[in-house]
Amino acid sequence: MTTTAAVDPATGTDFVQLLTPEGERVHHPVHDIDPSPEELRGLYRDMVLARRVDGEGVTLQRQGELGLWPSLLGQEAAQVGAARALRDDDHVFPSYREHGVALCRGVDPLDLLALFRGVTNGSWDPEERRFHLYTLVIGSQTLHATGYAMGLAKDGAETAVLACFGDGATSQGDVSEAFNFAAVYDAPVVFLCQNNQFAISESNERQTRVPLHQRARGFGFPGVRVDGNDVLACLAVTRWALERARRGEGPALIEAFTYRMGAHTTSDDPTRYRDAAEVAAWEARDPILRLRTHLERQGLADEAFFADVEAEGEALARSVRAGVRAMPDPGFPSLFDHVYADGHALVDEERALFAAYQEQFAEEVARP
Ligand SMILES: Cc1ncc(C[n+]2csc(CCOP(=O)(O)OP(=O)(O)O)c2C)c(N)n1
Repeated sequence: MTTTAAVDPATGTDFVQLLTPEGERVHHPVHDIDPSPEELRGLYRDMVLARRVDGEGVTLQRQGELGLWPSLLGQEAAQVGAARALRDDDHVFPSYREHGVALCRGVDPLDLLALFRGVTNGSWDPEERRFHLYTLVIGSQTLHATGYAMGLAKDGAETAVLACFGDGATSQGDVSEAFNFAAVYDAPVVFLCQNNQFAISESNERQTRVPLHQRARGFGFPGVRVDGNDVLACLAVTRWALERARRGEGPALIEAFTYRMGAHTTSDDPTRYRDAAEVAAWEARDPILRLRTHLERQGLADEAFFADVEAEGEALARSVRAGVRAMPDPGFPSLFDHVYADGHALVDEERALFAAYQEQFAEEVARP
């Protein structure tokens, strides 16, 4: 094992790395951990299962079973590493791509898929899972997370909040507002920016003049860039950030530098804005493969273990497929019922318009 000051090949800046793309374990002077073989195998399993459920999401959308699916492919280490740093009583405010975090928090994968099948507006209990509902309004969850964290601090709770967002979200005013409030109030919130290098087709270079983690300094809290394809580094740095937040030392920003290996969503065609060589270079930095290589080289897992995890993933995928297909169609949407507590004339009008719209399809089906 060696100690290296890892340099991010994309920008030439330092980042925290504990496991190289070749699966070699390296050490960091500040952010280091020593997970047991069992923990390492657990992290591997989490990442494989997250990738398997995610792949099923893409396939089911292609088969017309889901309206849309935002794939996490390539971001498994950032998500699993961060999620496994959480304590049960911590809270997460996700965007819409946090399937790996969701699974680690015990959210049923079918609940995630139900959302993208359009049969529910939010199928899990955020309080029970300490994992709040997915947010499609870019960056808005950072404000919710900060407000929630401020509330927790006022209650005297020694819990922390993790706010997940993408690089593109940092171009939203909401994120800057959240950073400032969190800093000024020492809110126990950890900002996890998964820099997957694209906001749909807009590359990161077109969105910022400085590496994103450096923004934290201007707001008055630490920012750390971590190899987002290294599950150990993501775990170590998130654990450090959560611990200091729980101790009342305020927020931190983690920039997990990674790569979105798939499309933005199933509606996107990434070949229009990035070339195959770039994707191939990042495939060589695959987060799952590097941990597998490490486990194999160190003799920490045998073939039977890998086969078991594979089989578990297949079984999960099968049950997810069957579960999605068996989901009952929703009735008339309750969406309109939850806008105002006491109703509103405009909402009543929209409800009636939607009912008339749906009626047309009932007639079409009835027609011979
Ligand atoms: C407030 C707002 N503006 C624009 C959009 C449209 N939009 C959807 S995803 C996206 C890109 C987000 O990129 P990033 O924050 O990097 O997250 P990623 O999807 O890469 O995980 C945009 C602009 C939106 N959903 N909400």
